[in-house]
Amino acid sequence: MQSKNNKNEKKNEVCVIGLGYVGLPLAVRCALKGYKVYGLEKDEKKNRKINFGKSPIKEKFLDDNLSRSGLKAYSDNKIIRKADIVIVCVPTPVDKNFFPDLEPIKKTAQAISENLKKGQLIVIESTINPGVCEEVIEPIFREAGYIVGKDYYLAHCPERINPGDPKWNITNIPRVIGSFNKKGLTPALKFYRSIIDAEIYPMNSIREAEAVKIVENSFRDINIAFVNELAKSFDKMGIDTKDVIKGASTKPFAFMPHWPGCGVGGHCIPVDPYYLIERAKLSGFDHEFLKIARKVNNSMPAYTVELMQDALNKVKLPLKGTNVGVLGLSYKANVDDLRETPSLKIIERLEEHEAKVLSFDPYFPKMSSVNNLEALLRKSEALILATDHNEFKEIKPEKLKKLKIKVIIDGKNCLDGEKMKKFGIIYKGIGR
Ligand code: SAJ
Repeated sequence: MQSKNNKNEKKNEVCVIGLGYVGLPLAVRCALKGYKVYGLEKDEKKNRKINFGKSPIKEKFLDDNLSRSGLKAYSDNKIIRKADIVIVCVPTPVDKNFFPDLEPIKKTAQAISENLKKGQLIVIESTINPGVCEEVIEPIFREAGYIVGKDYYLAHCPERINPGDPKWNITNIPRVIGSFNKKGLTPALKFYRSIIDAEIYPMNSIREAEAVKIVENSFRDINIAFVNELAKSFDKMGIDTKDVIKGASTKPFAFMPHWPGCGVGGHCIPVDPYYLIERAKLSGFDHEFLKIARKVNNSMPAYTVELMQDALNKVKLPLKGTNVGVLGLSYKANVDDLRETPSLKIIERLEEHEAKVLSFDPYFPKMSSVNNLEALLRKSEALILATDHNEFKEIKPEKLKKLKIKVIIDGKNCLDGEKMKKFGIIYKGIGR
């Protein structure tokens, strides 16, 4: 990828497109590693915060490093022209029919093709199904008159950010990279090896690299579906699923624990399998197993509300008209992220049953219907814990008893059920 006139010219200007959970840590890391980095983000509010050194995302790595990185964020696509390496970190969501929405990534490819600098290395980090680079992205550049491997290089390095993880972050998570050919793979390997202190593993093709991420997350989704189905079955048999999984985890090989819960949220796990399901259809293959797993996981919010209904019946309370407090809106403990969150599906279901729903999430004060946990407990007759934020794990049964809360459904199996029962509170977990 060296320019003809100057073999030693350093290729060290990077443009990161999309400054979210994936792009912002990456841009900061590149800046800290000495690259000149242009952040490109359409959300001006986000850009203003970043340009003041404030992270729009609650994330330890960003809180520790954003301000000292000196990263600057722009909203004008023309900034792309300055970069030698362009990294695409835009969302690849699914629509309401669970169909992959490639619009953001298509628009981004279009923007790059309108601002391409010859010789640029373009890396897609967004999660995409096998075939997207060859069948969707490369044709956009070809349409603009650019030949991959000649005018520009295209690689895929699927993101592996785990929001809220105190240990694994952009600096130390191994990555895989695939490209159309060695001419694209080599500079991509070199770049990622210059910013990440972990294995950077070359794949034999760009399609293989696209498949890796989908496989990783589909693996997680089907394993969560397995324990969610177990939970429904063991609920009928009076077996504590969490205890059984803990027991199975004593096996030092060939078992990997997953845990039942009130649903599967986030921008990866409940989304990525649909990418493979839909693309495989075009090749005439039907991923029955992946679809069943999605169906099981998508059924958990409704199952959680059913457990509430059954528990209220024990104290002769109908769901209709009862004050039900929902603890937590975020899809995951101690992060501020609502994407595909089961909490909103639980709230929707409760409202369909005409319960009087209140909610509180310390990470979403504006979306919460009360200002703090105490206010929620005081106004509720029954509770559903939907997110295992640390604050909620401290809830004392004595407190619930005093406030005459009769039922608690523990959607994350994170409370001491036996202690709750000792205080006469009807406790039900998911599978326990
Ligand atoms: N969940 C369960 N049971 C489990 C694990 C998770 O119900 O045993 C639920 C969570 O409550 C959440 C959803 O599934 O609602 C997703 O949880 P997650 O821990 O997988 O969180 P994510 O979405 O942040 O997943 C990320 C993913 N990282 C990338 O896609 C790059 C995923 O691949 C990681 O495996 C995961 O973090 C991780 O390991 O924590």
